[in-house]
Amino acid sequence: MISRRHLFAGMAAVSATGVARAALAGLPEPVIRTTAGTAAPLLPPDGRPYQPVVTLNGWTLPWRMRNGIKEFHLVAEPVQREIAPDCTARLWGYNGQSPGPTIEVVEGDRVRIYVTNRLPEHTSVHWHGQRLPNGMDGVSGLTQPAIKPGETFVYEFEARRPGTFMYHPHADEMTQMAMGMMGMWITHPKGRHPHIATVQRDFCFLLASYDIDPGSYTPRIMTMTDFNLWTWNSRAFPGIDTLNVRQGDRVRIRVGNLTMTNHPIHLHGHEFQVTGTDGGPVPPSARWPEVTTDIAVGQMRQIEFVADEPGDWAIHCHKSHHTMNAMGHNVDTLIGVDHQGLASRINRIIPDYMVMGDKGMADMGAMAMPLPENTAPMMTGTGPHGSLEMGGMFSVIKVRPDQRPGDYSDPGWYRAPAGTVAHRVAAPEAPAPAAAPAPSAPASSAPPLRVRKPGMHEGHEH
Ligand SMILES: [Cu+2]
Repeated sequence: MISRRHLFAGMAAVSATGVARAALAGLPEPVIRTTAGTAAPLLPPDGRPYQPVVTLNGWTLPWRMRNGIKEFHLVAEPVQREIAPDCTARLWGYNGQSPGPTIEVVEGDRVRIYVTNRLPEHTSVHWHGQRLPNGMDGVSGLTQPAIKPGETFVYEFEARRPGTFMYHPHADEMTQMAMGMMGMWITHPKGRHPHIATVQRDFCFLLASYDIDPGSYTPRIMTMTDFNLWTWNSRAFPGIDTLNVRQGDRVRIRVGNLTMTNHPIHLHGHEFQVTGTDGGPVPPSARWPEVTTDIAVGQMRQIEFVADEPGDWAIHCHKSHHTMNAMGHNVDTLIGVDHQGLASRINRIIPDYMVMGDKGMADMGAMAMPLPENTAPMMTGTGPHGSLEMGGMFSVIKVRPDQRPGDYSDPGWYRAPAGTVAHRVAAPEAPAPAAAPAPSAPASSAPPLRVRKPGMHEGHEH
């Protein structure tokens, strides 16, 4: 009799010849997706019923049911991801995109995941947060040999507890996560769970950061903290889709953090509760109201609220540098500096030098300065009232009384009732502030004059 153990060993050996023999080896055909739009929720065609999630600018991986086991096929491979309009990255991901597709199963499901490696180096998949046999934990070298290029491995375990989890490599992890290899895993509860509410909308996304020099396409993998693209599901505003809900819906948003720093996620217009972590559902007695929740590295936070206020409500990371796109940080503050006559003198040496920043950085949002190829503007996006001056980890929750149940399409901008929008009033015009007088300082301590073009990555000074 062939034991399951023998079966696994046999499959790994057969599949070492590559995914082209998938049919021969009995593997499910890998499903590939190459667009960055938000896919409609995948209604489960078989197995236990559940309310599916919507992966922001992503999708759920279809499975094959075989002898009562849900079989998935992940393909680790180089991908192209449009991070924002005008900015496409060469990343590594799964099944055509970064992040990889969301895997959705139900508590108690037996799950088998084939992983084919089409990367130029070995990899593995760690199922972050899952209870599983040690040998299925995906730590290369520790619990399994690494999956070499061209090989297919199989993982199999029972989804033992409901919650929001993640998957990512545990082999050359620093490189592979900096290149975009990650995905979400949702285990829905079977039946009613005392700590899990029924919701009408259920969204999920992963926080990821990239350092892509203006004019280039591949992330700098050695960057530790000074990233220039802060993304949700490898998209940056204005590339992140809006979260469109019906007024009165109970809304759940699941956020996982696989960046190198924490992100305080802030919601406008509503209070929410953290109803779950990667440790599972939070008992109701242990919850408290918040409008911002900090998500540390390697954590997941699941927030819930009733969307009872109609409007276009911002949701964003509260670190203001994380709602910017490509920018240099080593730029002097010029607020209050009197530039009068300076630009024309500098222009004799540098013809395209522009005076910027003397009144703040809002000019950056309005300016149409030519940018290097493949560069998302630092501050961008236009709303019904003008420039948003945002980038990075920013989107909008659109709450509408007439959004149909199950309809996730964008209803357009909110039309506020007359008399409910902040507006200019007739008042004596305030005088413009004069430039601050320069403090007297010894001539020897005067700072050297350095000229930079705004928006350039540091290290590209001229
Ligand atoms: Cu942040």
